[in-house]
Amino acid sequence: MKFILKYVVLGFCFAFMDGVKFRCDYKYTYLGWLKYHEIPATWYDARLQCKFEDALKFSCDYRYTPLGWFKYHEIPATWYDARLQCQFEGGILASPTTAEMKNIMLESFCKPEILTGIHATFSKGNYHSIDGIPLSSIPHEWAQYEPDNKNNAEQCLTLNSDGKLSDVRCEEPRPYICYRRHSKVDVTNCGTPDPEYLFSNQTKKCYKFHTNRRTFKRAQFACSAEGGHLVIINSDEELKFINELYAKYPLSKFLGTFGSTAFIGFHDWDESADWRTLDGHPLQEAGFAKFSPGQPDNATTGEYCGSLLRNGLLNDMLCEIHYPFICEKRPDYPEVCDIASAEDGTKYVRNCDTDIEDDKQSTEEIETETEIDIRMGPIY
Ligand SMILES: *[C@@H]1O[C@H](CO)[C@@H](O)[C@H](O)[C@H]1NC(C)=O
Ligand SMILES: *[C@@H]1O[C@H](CO)[C@@H](O)[C@H](O)[C@H]1NC(C)=O
Ligand SMILES: [Ca+2]
Ligand SMILES: [Ca+2]
Ligand SMILES: [Ca+2]
Repeated sequence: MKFILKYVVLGFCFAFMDGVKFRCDYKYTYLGWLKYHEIPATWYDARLQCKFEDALKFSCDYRYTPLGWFKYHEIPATWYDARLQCQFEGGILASPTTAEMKNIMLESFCKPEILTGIHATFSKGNYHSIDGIPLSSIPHEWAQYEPDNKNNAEQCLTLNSDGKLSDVRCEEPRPYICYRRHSKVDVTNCGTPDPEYLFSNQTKKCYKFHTNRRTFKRAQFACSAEGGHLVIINSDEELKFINELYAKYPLSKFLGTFGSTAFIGFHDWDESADWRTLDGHPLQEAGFAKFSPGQPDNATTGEYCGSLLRNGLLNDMLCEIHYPFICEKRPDYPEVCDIASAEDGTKYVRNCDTDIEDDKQSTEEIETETEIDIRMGPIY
């Protein structure tokens, strides 16, 4: 299916927390958030690319409060993906378990409703927050005609902008908030409390070998929630570091042959043997393009995702198979926001104005109009 989607992309900046400004050149459309890219991409790739950029750019959107950190996720996700995203971020899907939690959550979103962590996915009708608090112990008020458990298929709860709750289908994507308690853990020179991220003197980046097996998409999801992306090999030094990291996890540590290859950050854009890194560069241009002899062989039902073999060479792999993977992150990401000003009691202000043209406060405004040919693909 092909269609032409015409849209206007505007760049604008706004103050998110006092003293913190970041660029937000996405526009909300009926398809989701779109950002203008010059490299033509399938919708699937465009989404992956946007996710990738999220990880690099939206570095300071945690809100610091006396209760802990709150991160509003504007891009809607199913309840299951929202729960996973928050877990990967080292937090939980937020629930209005107390009046204070509820107030902070209500201040943090502009949409009519968000998903909460309160669910009954284990046992119908038996609602608990992610951290196990039963609904009976949570002060709450239902929206009109709720809960109705429509079609006997509603096992997740939303928090509506008026502070009331509704039961909804868990599979229906909505925005959500991740919550992280304050903790005293120290961060390493990789900017994370995770000791498995190792710093390379030469590339000035950090790398982690994940032995937990995941599909390519889930692997990228996990790296992204940790503040990075599936590793992109840009130099011989980087390859050497990755190979040494690989060697720390010998084959004997894995079931069967699962340790023989690991997903890394390249794939076949458009499934036409156009091998590119996650950020859109052809492999050669990115800095490393050596496939193992006989690869890519597009075996089985088609192999469109990239992996690195133990011999230090590239391979094409089935995207849906579960394999180990390697993440790369900048040591300075996620940036620590200006906690001091937040502690000063600086008023938190979310910009709820999605109609960017009305935003007279924009200081830098660039307007570009373009036509992009977007092919529908699987939803990421
Ligand atoms: C890494 O950098 C540090 C500080 O610049 C230096 O002391 C150390 O010798 C370097 N190590 C390697 C292996 O280059
Ligand atoms: C890969 O294999 C699949 C399934 O056999 C086939 O449909 C597809 O055209 C192949 N793709 C390429 C790029 O060779
Ligand atoms: Ca309902
Ligand atoms: Ca790299
Ligand atoms: Ca292969």
